[in-house]
This record gives sequence, C-alpha cells and structure tokens, in this order.
Amino acid sequence: MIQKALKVLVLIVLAFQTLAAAQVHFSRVVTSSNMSVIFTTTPTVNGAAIQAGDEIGAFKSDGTTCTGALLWSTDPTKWQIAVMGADITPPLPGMDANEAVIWKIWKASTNSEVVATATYTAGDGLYESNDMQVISALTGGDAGLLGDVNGDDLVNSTDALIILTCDADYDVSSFCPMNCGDVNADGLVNSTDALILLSYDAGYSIPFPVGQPNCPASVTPCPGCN
Ligand SMILES: [Ca+2]
Ligand SMILES: [Ca+2]
Repeated sequence: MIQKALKVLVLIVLAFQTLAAAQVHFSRVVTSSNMSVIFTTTPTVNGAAIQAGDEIGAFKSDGTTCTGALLWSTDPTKWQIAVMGADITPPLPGMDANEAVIWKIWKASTNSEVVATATYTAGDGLYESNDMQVISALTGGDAGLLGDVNGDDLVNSTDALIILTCDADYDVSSFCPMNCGDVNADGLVNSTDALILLSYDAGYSIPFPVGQPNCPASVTPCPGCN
C-alpha cells in the first residue's frame, strides 16, 4: 500500500517537473520529415548566455512559420532541435529543400524575441531532410555596446563591478562570455577594462569607443565565467 502511494507521489512530482519545464513560447509545425541541429555552446543574447527556460525557434525564411522549437536547459545532451520539412501529401508547411533556417531566441525573463545568427561547424543552415547540422555559436540581439556587460544599454560602474567580480573568480556566468567587457580589445576581460569603464563613468576622456556598438567578436572569458 505504501509502495503504491509512493509510486503515485513520484508520478505527481514527475508530472509537475514536466509542467515546470514545458516549452511554451514558440509554436512549431509538426510534419513527417526533419533535420537535426545540434548546439555545442550556450547561445547568447546581447553577449549574455541564455538561461534554462529560454527558447530557441527555427523559422522558414518568411520569419513567421516556426519549424522547430527547443526549450533551453543546462543539460548539453538536450541541445538538439528537430527542424521540420514541408509535407506534400497532405500539404503541411515546413522548410523547403535548401531553404535557409532563420533562428530566433526567446528570453523568458523579458518575454522578448530576438533574431539570432548561427555559426555552423557542420552543415550550412540550408534545410536538407535527414541531415544533421552543428551550430557552434548562436548569437542574438543587437551588437551590444562596448562596456555594457549586463545588457541594460548603459555603461557605468555596475558594468565595471561585474568585470571585477568576474576577474576575482566569482560566478557571474549569466553575463558571459562578456565580449562587450573587453573595452581595450586586448582579448581579455579584466581589471584594466574595469578601470577604463570607471574612468569613463567618471567623465574622463578615454581612447576607446565605449558606449558604441563595437564589442569584440571573441574574448578569453574571465575566471568567473567558468
Ligand atoms: Ca550596463
Ligand atoms: Ca581587455
């Protein structure tokens, strides 16, 4: 009797876990053909890693027909999305052969969608039934402002503090990889960049385009990003 009650309890808990982790935003078509796309890194929006509960959507080139949806989780074994192809009989909308996939990211925290750019290490982003493609980077949002590491469109001492915190190896992974933090473009995000930002915030003239959409394409993340 107790065993049975336990089993029911476990089922209820599992059901609630499933509810909590539901994919809710993007509404995709379901057809009889698809290709798999695997992500090898956490996508970013405005330079900050997306969080569990955010969603990735694949779209036809019209940008409105959703052909794939993925609820993001921290488990890399789940970083895979099925992108649906069009059916002929009966006709169902989906990707056409050689049609470019458009990617979007939905941020649960702000309930906002952004278009994202993918870098492929296998495949080319053109739909092919039964293909398997690999995306090594998916970056969404605007280019970001140099120095604005928390993505609030302001460059101030808060950004400097985040960089110093990261440099001191405290976990600030929600702001990583923090490309906009490499203010002096030396490939590193560290206390030198924080000092430059504090100088900028204090109104000193500095020889870097802080506050401009000019973030480096890649940086070596600071210790608090790992
Ligand atoms: Ca900021
Ligand atoms: Ca730097």
